[in-house]
Amino acid sequence: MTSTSYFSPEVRTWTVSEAPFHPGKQYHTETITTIGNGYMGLRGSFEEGYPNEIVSTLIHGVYNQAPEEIVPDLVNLPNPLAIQIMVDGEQFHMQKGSVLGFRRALDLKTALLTRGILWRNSKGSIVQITFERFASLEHEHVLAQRVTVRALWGDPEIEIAAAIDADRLSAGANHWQVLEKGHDGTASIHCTGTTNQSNYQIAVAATVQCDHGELVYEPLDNLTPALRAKFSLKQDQGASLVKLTAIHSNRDTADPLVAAKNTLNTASKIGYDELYNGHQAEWAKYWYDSDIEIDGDEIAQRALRFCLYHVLIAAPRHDDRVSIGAKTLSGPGYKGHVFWDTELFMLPPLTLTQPKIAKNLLMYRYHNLQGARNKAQEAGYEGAMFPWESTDTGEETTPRWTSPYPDTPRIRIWTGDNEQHISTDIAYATLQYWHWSGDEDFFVNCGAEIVLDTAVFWGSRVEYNRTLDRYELSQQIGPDEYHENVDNSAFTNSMVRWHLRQALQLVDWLKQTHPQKAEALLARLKIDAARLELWQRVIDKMYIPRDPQTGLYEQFDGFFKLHKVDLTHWTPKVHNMDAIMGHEPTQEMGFIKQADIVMLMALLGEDAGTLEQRQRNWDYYYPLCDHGSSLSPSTHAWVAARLGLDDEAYYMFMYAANIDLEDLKGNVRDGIHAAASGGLWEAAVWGFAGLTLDGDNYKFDPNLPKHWKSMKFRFWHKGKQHTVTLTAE
Ligand code: IFM
Repeated sequence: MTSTSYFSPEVRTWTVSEAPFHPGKQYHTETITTIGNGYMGLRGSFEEGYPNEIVSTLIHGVYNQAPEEIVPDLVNLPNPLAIQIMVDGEQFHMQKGSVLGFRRALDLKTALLTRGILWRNSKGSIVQITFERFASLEHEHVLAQRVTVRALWGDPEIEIAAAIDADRLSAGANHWQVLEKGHDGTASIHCTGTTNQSNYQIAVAATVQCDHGELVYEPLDNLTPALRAKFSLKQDQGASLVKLTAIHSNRDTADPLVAAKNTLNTASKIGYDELYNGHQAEWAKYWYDSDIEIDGDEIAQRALRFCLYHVLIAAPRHDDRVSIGAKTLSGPGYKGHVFWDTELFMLPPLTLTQPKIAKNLLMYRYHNLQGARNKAQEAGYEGAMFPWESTDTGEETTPRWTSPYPDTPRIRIWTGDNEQHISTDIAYATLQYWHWSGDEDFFVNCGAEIVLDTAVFWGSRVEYNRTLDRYELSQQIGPDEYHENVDNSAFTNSMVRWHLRQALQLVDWLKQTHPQKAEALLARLKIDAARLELWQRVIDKMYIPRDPQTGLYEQFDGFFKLHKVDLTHWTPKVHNMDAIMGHEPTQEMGFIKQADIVMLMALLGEDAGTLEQRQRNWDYYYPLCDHGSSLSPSTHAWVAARLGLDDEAYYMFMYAANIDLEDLKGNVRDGIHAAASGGLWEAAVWGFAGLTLDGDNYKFDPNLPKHWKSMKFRFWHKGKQHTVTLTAE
């Protein structure tokens, strides 16, 4: 790539780059330049290491609860990226010698991360070092790296050691019962390990080819096997080293080490260039389906691609027993746990553009129904109550306590007990997938069971208030997590009523279209006439806190009476309102963390009220929202676009767009805010394009930002792919 091409529109809208190096932004850049392929995710940390870096190599599904931990973590694997370079005996490092030039660039189109450096050592030799890496989309167990060293000044002695570093696992907790290094002469090096609680076995193995020098095996330390090449370069001469790594676990094969060696064998035969060509071709297919092209707004264009990239690199292609955690595979945040973020934010773009992947994610919930049933039973309910935070087992894994600030008492986390709306969110996503994909086989055999058994849970969970002759729900946490254990969350009550309506319709449909399956399923889930009558009664008598005249929802019982502050004056602020005011005082305050009633209006659209009523709710709730959660801005953008609030819609869209690119929440170090990423697609497609289902068909009601000349995208509807180009009026 020539330097002028850095500034072409093509590169600008497909590239995330950093030049020069910003040491203070290292954590941020590490996260946003994560590469992955739906099997593995690797942060953009440097090959040679950097102080306090967060190195993370994560694969889906390998969780472990370390002895000192209270909940399981997604386990950090040995670091396969490690490469050390010596120039005249001096170790290349970004903090040593002189960095004369630096550019790190992630090409979103091909998921290739490159870094170019001009470096001078203390003896005056100047070298150009170029690193490349990609996680093959075609061969999902393969990570490919190439490093090129060119002598620009002097005739330096070069030494390159390509290693697998199991010695500096940065995630803290001790997850390994066994962690061993090994090698096969100079053909390959490897690390193998077994987790100490969950008994997962993993193998990370690598081969190295260097076009200069002889390879020797020489470990860097106790746990870091390495293959090393030594050679000298004349001025203007260059040398390349290719390192191919294979990662397997006993989730995908009986013997991970044997599988890793076989994978390496195949990958070595293909070679770096062909691996890259195959990888690029595979990405071209995914972008064909998932890209959104914006004419007239390069900043929004790049942000959309960035966000879609992060959803796509985290989405499991070949495994239907794993899901995407709230921080994808890009960092340690939330310990890799899976939340409603997946179903309501990441699934929609996948359902419409990559339905096979969407199905995998829903199958993860289907396979984990037993965990949800256990949770319901333990709490004294029937049916399936999905965990708020989920891992490989499907059991509830939300921690019960947290100590967010030093010198303050620990705080009880109630979400695992009471943020129960997740069961309906999963049902919503299941029905959404069914209606858009028309995948009857999945729906009849798996999806219906998810929707119905969660409905069984709600039928047993609702509380009948005899005095007022209505059904209620106490002790809930709605999307606005600032207010815990509230009674009659308008969001939850409304969504439960919606859920039960869907369940009744589904039972009728199943009976008519698949009578035998219906009979067996209803018998297995103990859905009899009495239960169906109960669901109908709950639908008829569910209490929704809402003024019947104005349509204004009260977010939960007593919300209107809470003390309100004018958030417009609270700028610029860094911390969330609950951190500023304190956890307990926040319960008495009328500011909210994230779209709640606004989320309800997003999900239910016209079913949440007339245009005028929805506008009234927006006017009331928008000023109260602190956007303390990264899930909030995209939902606001979606709803604002539907209400014709153009300025608010674009402002919220760009807020969501920049959450990770600009580190607006100050915590990107922990990983990508995946819901904000998926949510950006929702803001664009549900919001600006106004795409909705219309009976058995679909329709558009575009309201593009005025400066967008056009917006083009593709989506699947009932097995057929459609391409649409919308233009601004
Ligand atoms: O699921 C979200 C929640 O809505 C807000 N807090 C963070 C969680 C994980 O992203």
